[in-house]
Amino acid sequence: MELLTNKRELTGTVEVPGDKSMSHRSIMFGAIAEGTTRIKHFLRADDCMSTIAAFRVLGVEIEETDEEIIVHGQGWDALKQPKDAINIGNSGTTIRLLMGILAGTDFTTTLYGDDSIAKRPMNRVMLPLKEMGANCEGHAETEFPPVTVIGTKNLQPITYHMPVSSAQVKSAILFAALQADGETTIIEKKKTRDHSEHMIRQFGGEIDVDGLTIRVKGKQKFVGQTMTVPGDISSAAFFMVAGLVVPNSQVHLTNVGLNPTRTGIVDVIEQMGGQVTISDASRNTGKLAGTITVETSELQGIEIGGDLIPRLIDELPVIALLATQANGTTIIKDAAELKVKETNRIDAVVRELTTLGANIEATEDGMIIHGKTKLHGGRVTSYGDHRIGMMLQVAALLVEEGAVVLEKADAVSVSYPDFFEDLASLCK
Ligand code: SPQ
Repeated sequence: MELLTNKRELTGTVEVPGDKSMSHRSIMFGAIAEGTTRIKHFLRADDCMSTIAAFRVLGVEIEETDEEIIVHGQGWDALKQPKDAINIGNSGTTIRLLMGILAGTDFTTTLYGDDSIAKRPMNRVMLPLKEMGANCEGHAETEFPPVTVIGTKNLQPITYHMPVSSAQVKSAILFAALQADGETTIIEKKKTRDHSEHMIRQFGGEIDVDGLTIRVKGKQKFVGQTMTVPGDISSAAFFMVAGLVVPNSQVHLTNVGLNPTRTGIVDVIEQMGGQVTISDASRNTGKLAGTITVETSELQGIEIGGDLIPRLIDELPVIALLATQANGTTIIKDAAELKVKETNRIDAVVRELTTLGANIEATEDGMIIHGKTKLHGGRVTSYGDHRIGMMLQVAALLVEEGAVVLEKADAVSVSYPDFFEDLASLCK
């Protein structure tokens, strides 16, 4: 696909689609709750549709109308053994969180996905679930999918010090813990996105969070809810960066979720000297959301690491692009987790931005980016990774001479099917 290039101005407003992490979890909690759950502004992108499809296979009735998704939950025990293995597509969140739910069933389920999922590590989830009494196995004695979960109605609580900072691992353990016989304690390494914790409370359950320590009792039941998912800040990030680096720009992003475990990119833009403001912040069914406005800015390189990393892990590819347009050096560190996403995002970012003329090098746990560099045309690939594809389209906007051709552009439908159209609507 030939990308949009050489833009001299971006102006206007975009309402990005619903938050991916929250959309997945809204289906999962709706499925295990008793009663009807109605979800507005649900993200109808490939990953979240994989979650819907998986729960339908597990016997949960889920309706789709133009306005909302309606989940007819009948409690934990209503989940039924599927006839065949479940295909979760490209979605790491679906496979990992589902393993936690399946750990407490009295049946065996096999989960598989695409070529990217077949390379994503699962021991991080399988080991704590095994400790709780469930039996999980990767394909051919490896930790990689397909994975088989042999559930048990006799899950035991654990105290678990997380070896990685991962909301998916934490959430999988939480789902198992909610079915266990007693209280589970999870100690996080660094604070990660806390949508599961919020939804436990929203659906009528109890959870105690004290800094990095989380305590949750087992045998909890949930009640169906009505909820509205705010816009995804990880999707808004592409427009934020575009508005900061394309000349003469002012871009407004409305109804963006502002959960503090997700707003690291706003902190980074401020530290780099970028013009970013938040307005109209309000709580919609308990969720903080607001309008983010960015304007073309002169930027300075900074160091990004430590506790900030889990608060912007999925934004790092597009932040690396932002750094190519900042004066001086930007160092991204403590981000080795990028290597085990939909693709190795350190290698992919470095290779593809270098193709377009950036001065960027890979390190063991991040990247070093020397700015400011002029980008030029070239042939690039998303590697089938939605966030790499969208980042490369934002990079292409800066290319004054030559075409930018993106291979595997259709990967954007994993989280943002209308991305190219929404970006085009801002171009003058
Ligand atoms: O679902 P998937 O494929 O893992 O999606 C990604 C993404 O870029 O959309 C990661 F590749 O987001 C993860 C995120 O990186 C979604 C997520 C969640 O909803 O809990 C948590 C993060 O992953 P992790 O491994 O740090 O827990």
